[in-house]
Amino acid sequence: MRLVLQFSILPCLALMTLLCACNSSTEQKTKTSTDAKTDENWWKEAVVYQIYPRSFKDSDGDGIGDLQGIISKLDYVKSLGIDMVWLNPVYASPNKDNGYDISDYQNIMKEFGSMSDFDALLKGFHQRDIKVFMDLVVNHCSSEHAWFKAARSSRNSPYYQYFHWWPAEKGKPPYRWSIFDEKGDAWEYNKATDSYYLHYFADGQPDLNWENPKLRQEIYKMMRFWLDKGIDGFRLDAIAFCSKDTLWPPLPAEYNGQWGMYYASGPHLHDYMQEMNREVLSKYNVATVAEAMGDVERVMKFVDPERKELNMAYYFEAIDFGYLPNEYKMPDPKGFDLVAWKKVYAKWTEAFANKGWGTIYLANHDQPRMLSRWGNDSPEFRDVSSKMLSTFILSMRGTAFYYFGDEIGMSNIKFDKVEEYNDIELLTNYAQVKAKGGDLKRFLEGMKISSRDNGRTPMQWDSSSNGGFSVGKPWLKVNPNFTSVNVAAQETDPNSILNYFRNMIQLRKKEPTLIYGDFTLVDVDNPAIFAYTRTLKGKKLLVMLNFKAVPASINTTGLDLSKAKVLIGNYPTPATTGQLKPYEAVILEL
Ligand code: TEU
Repeated sequence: MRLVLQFSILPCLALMTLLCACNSSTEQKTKTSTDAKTDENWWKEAVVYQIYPRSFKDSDGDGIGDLQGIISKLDYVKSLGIDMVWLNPVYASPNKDNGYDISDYQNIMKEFGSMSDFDALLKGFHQRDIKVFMDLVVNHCSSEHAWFKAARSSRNSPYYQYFHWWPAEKGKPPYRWSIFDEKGDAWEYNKATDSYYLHYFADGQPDLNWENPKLRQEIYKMMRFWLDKGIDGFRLDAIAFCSKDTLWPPLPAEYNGQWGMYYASGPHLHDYMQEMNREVLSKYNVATVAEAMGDVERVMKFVDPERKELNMAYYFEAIDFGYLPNEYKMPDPKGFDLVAWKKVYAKWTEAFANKGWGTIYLANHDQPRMLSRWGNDSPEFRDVSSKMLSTFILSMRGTAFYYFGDEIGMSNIKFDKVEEYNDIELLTNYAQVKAKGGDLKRFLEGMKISSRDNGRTPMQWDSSSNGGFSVGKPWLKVNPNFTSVNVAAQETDPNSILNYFRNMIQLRKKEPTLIYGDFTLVDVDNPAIFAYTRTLKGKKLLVMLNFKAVPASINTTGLDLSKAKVLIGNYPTPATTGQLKPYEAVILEL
């Protein structure tokens, strides 16, 4: 029964939502320059490039990407035309979950370098007018953090109250589901205190006790440390889980197994968001991206500007499409339902039409490569389908979040053996399937499509050994296709995926309609083509994207294409009618 409940959480994780917070006092009140229904703001216009430091560029030959490696690629990042970088965690960590288990919030992970490297990196980005978002993981820390080491030694330690405990004299704790625990149990027994500590993720990631005001002040102090260095914001990891009902009632039946949703419904969640805004964020000219969970109504609570919590929602509802229900991200052989997917985007875009703000992404470090998942990574379609997906991300209404490597069409590595994987999520799920006597071969086949390590293989810079990522043995295998799929090969080709991405960014920058314009789906029930108009101040753009490997046509009744002007397209002769070639993308000005 317990396992059934654990599995049924997956659709709920599909609703994981990343939110962006911004100090409302930093909003530029320049609404008059457009007729958009929302105020203009730098973070609405930004294109965000996500860098997974472990996999970007290794400077010292240990096979692990590092800060000096990123510094050596600053000009490349600038050349993309992006405005902001989101760095995955770079803090000291034993790396049970690749930096999402922090042992010291004010130090840099040894493999990544030192604080002076960080300062140089920040300076280098700022000199190039690129803003920097740090990842802030404060729902939990590492079991190696000094706070937890003290807490686990004695119930009398002042740090004991920094965590959640269930005293063993009260018997077994009430069941709590854990995301990265082989037994699926979020309570771990600790002998020295004769009590159980809570960990929603792995046992090496104890949850911090946000109900303790002292803990919250420690977090705010630490945030100020980074903000005083001049960083431009935070992405707050799993922040919706931070408040807990410390009476620990049995998991409420009305959540019907959706325990992630229950975790995201803590009694003081919004009090803490408002407190954080009041005490920290409102004092700086920054934006904050936070990961949370919820349906539109729930998320709107975070992003309603009146509430002074968070501003921008990065929602997850579309990202788990095409998986079989109640299984570990096992791909549905039928693929994903494009019509249903379009409706999800339309729903969220509509929700943010008048207040709040969304974001658009197709990949990140928790996802496989966008090309393999949403496009087509066969040699025939790699090029066009990569360009089509970039067109999607950069023409939707919402801030664009783009994952490193997608700009050259990197694809899933598709490991055959479990030994090749590193990710705690994959290894935990594998162990669970094994313990149940499940079909491990089938599981591994499915993971070739969906596992997180597919998106974490090293950046492919050139055709030299290890794709130019490292002269040492890379921590995770480089995709063997680096010999042809790499930055160097695409730099000089004006028609490369890389240069298309750059052109598409320039188009978005030139065209406020792509940022602030209204969004309307066209031919909603078309099973092959995702098409929409963006309109602003009387200007109308039509975006047409064929998501299939065969030609398709779209019903454009009601739209006048007779004078259509092509703004961008991924084929030499872009469509100016509703007849699209395989994976064709075109933006027309009507
Ligand atoms: O992810 C939040 C989370 O809930 C994950 O379980 C997510 O749903 C999963 O990765 C999907 O496969 C954040 C980070 O993005 C992730 O990398 C961390 O592992 C996790 O928090 C714990 O810190």
